[in-house]
Amino acid sequence: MGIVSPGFHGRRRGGVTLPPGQYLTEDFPVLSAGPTPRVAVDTWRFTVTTEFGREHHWSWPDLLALPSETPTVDLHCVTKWSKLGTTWQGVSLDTLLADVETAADYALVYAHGGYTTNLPLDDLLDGQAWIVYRYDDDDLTSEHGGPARLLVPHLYLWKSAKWVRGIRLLDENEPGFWETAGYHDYGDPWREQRYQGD
Ligand SMILES: Nc1nc2c(c(=O)[nH]1)N[C@H]1C(S)=C(S)[C@@H](COP(=O)(O)O)O[C@H]1N2
Ligand SMILES: [Mo]
Repeated sequence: MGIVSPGFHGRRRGGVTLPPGQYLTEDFPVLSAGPTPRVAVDTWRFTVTTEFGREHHWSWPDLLALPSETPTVDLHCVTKWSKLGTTWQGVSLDTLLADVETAADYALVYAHGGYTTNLPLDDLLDGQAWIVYRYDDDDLTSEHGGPARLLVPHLYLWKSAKWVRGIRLLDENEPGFWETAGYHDYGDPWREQRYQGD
C-alpha cells in the first residue's frame, strides 16, 4: 500500500471523498430530538459563562453588529447523510470569545428546549465554529435552528446545537444529551466516532 491520507478510509463518489459510512444527500433533512422551539429575536440572548462564573451576554442586535463570516462547509450527520457545500452566515466563536477570559478546556453548549452537547473548547476556536443566523441567503428557519444555531462542521452534526442560547466553559468535561445516551464524546466523522468506544 502507498500513501495513507486522512481521506484514506473515506468513500469516493463522483470525485468526492466522504467520511467512512456516509452517503450524499442533496436535500436538507431536519433532525430534532423534540418539538421545534419558537425563539423570538427581541428576547434572544446568548450567554457565555466562564469557569469562574463570569457571564458575557449578547442580544440579537449585539450579534448582528459583530463582523460576520460566510463559511461554505460540508455537513456530516451520524445517521449517515452528508450534505456538501452548504453556505451560512454568522459570527465566528473566535470573535465572540475574543474578550472572554478563560483557561477552560471544555465547553457545554445549551439550547432552547433543553438540548445540550459538549466539545473541547479548542474545537470552537481557530475558525472552526460559528453562531449562524442565515443559511443559503435566507434567515435560518426554526426547523434548522433559527434564529441562531451553532455550526461546528468538522464534527458530526449533533454537535451543532440548534436554537443555541449559551455556552458554559468548564475545567472538566461534561457530556451533553446524545453523549450521555451513548454517542461518542468527540464525534469526528473522518475517524467514524459515532458511539462510545469507536
Ligand atoms: N437543539 C438541538 N440541536 C440539535 C439537535 C436537536 O435535537 N436539538 N439535533 C442535532 C442533530 S442529531 C443533527 S443531525 C442536527 C440536524 O440539523 P438540521 O435539522 O438542521 O439538519 O442538529 C443537531 N442539533
Ligand atoms: Mo444527527
